[in-house]
Amino acid sequence: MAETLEGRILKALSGFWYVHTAEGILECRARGNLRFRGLTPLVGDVARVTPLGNGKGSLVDLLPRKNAFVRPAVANLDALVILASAVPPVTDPYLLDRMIAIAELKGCEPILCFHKSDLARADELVRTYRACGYPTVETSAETGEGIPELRQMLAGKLCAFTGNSGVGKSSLLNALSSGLKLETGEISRKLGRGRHTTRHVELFSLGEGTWAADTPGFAAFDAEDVTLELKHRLPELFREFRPYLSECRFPDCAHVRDAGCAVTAAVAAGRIPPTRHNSYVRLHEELRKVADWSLRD
Ligand SMILES: Nc1nc2c(ncn2[C@@H]2O[C@H](COP(=O)(O)OP(=O)(O)O)[C@@H](O)[C@H]2O)c(=O)[nH]1
Ligand SMILES: [Mg+2]
Ligand SMILES: [Zn+2]
Repeated sequence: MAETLEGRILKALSGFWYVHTAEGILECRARGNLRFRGLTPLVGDVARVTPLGNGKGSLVDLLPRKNAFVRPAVANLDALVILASAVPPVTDPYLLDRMIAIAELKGCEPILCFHKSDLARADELVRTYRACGYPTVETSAETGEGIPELRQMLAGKLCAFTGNSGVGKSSLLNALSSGLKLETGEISRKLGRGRHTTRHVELFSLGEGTWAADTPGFAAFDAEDVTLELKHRLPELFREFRPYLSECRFPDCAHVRDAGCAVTAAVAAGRIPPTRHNSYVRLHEELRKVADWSLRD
């Protein structure tokens, strides 16, 4: 039997998976037994492939995943780069906080990136999120501010870039890797690739062992991620709440405006940003309306 190779799945297209192996990128079909075992390969998966020669291979197995996202369909994300900007239309902090909570839930490091710093500073937001314990950086594709810092934060990781259309994801990826030429701005929108059709996910190399996916936007991580686990673990998904969670008077404290709540006391004392607590309350209310029986385990 031919020897198998291990490699990362970089993209999926028309029934083929493209796997990055020591022998180059192999165009693979999935062996039928994968389907019998209910496994669908995802971009980001580490696969075992049998080389068939001529740059082709057969995908025979998948290694266990660290996490998986539904939309975009990608596995094994180490970091989620969440782009926002202080340039109008200013990103709603609630959307950021929701994305951060979902990244935390999936064991994926959220990295906050306030982009277009050449047009508007976001120093206040940077201070807020750093104080909460999140890696945060201000970047500009125009001046190059923050690019080396962000490159360092991402080194050796598999990451996805998310944020509203037009926030600058593709421009930032191009700035991070001189080899990349992703379409940006008007051109990308005219071709219909900016707004709607960034459906197919593809990993781009940002240097040895570092991979990045460009994703369509905030809606991308929506419905499927609202699970029972998110509902029940919500307070600890706000990193800066953690030191206070065992200090509340009642063990079933919802940390909204309950008596003896150490979290709301920390907000009042200026130790938790009010905007973060507001986002928590909004998410808590949203999830409270969803009955447990309608959520996935
Ligand atoms: N001034 C400025 N404009 C930027 C910056 N990054 C991107 N842009 C512009 O913002 C628009 C949208 O960028 P794009 O990368 O296509 O955003 P995407 O939809 O998130 O991929 C384009 O016109 C870019 O030239 C930046 O750092 N500073
Ligand atoms: Mg883009
Ligand atoms: Zn509490």
